[in-house]
Amino acid sequence: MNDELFIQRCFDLARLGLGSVSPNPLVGAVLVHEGKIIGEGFHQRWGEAHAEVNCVRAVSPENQYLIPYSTLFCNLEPCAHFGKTPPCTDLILEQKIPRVVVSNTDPNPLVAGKGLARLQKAGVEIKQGVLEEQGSWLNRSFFTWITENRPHVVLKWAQTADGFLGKKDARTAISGSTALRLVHRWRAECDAILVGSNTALLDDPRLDVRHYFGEKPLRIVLDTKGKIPPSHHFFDDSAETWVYGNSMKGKSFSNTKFISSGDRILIPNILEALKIADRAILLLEGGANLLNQFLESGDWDEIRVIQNKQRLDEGVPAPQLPANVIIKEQFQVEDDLVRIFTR
Ligand code: AOF
Ligand code: ZN
Repeated sequence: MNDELFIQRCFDLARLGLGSVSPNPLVGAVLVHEGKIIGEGFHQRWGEAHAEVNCVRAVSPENQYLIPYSTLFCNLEPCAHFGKTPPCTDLILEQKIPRVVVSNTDPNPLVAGKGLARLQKAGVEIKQGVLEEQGSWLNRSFFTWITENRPHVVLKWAQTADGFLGKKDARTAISGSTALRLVHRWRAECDAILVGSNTALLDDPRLDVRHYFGEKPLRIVLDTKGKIPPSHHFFDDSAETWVYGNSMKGKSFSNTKFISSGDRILIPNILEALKIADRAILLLEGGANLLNQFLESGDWDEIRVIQNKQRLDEGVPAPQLPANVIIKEQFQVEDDLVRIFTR
C-alpha cells in the first residue's frame, strides 16, 4: 500500500515535466527512509538531469547518511545507458540504495529491462509493476513514440449537446472560458498542432498558449489550394509554423516553412516529418474533414471531446466516436463535460 502511495507521488512529480520533456518520458523519483520522504525530484527538461539525479541531489546534507538505508521509488525503470546523461543505475549503485520500486519498465530498446537487471545483479531488491496501468497512461505519448516509432496523435473537438462542431461558414464558440484555458494547457503540453484549411480560413486561429503558460507548439496548416489570406495569424511568423502549400511571394519569413506536397497530403507524410523533427505529440484541432480523415485511417491514439449543454439544431456535425473506444478520463469544467478516450 505504501509502495502505491509513493509511486503516486512519483506520478505527481513526473507530471510537472509536461510540456518540457517530450519526446522523453515523464519521470518522478522519491527517496523514502522508514516511511518519510528524504528527497524527491523529476525530469524537468529534455536533455537535462533525470529524475533520479534530481531526487538524490535534493537530499539535505544531514540526511545523506540515510540514503543507503532508503528505498528509491521511480515511475520508470532507471536507465542503464549513456544518453545525454550518464546511467541512473550507476548513481543508484554508487549511492548504495538497497531497494528500488518502479511502475513501468522503460520500452526504449537502449534500456528495456537492462536497468532493472543490472540493479538486481548487483544485489538491489527490485519491485516492478506498481500502479503499472496508471504509469502507462501517464507516459502514453512516450510509449507510442518508442513502440510505434511515430508521434502520439490526439484528436480534439468541442461539440454541442446535439452533436455539432459549429455553424456552417461562421466561427462558433462552443466551450466556456475555463475549458478554453484547458485547451491552451493541452497546447502547451503538445509538440505540434495541426489544422485543416477550412478551420484556418474560418477561425483564423493563433494556435498559441495565451490562456496558459508554456512554450508555443509548432503550428501546422494544410493549405494546398492557397486559400488562407496573408493577413491571417498563420502567416504572422510569431511561432514555428509549417504550411503544407506553396510559398508566399513578397513576404519574408524566419519561422515559417512551406512544404509543397501536391494536392493530396497524406497523413503518413505529416507523421513522418514530425518524427524526423523529433515532435512526439500531435494535437489535431480540426476541422471536421481532417478529424474524419484521421478517424477513418485509424491514425489516432487519443480523442478528447469537450461537450457543452448548448444546442445548435443545425451546423457542421461532430465526428462519430469510433466503436469500442475506452473512456479513460471524464470531468466537468464549469458547463463543459470533458471526456478522454483511447482504443
Ligand atoms: C530515467 N530517468 O528521468 C528519464 C529516463 O538522452 P537522455 O540521457 O536524457 O536519455 C533519454 C532516455 O532515458 C529516454 O528515452 C528514456 O528511455 C530514459 N529516460 N530514464 O532513468 C529519467 N527521463
Ligand atoms: Zn536515467
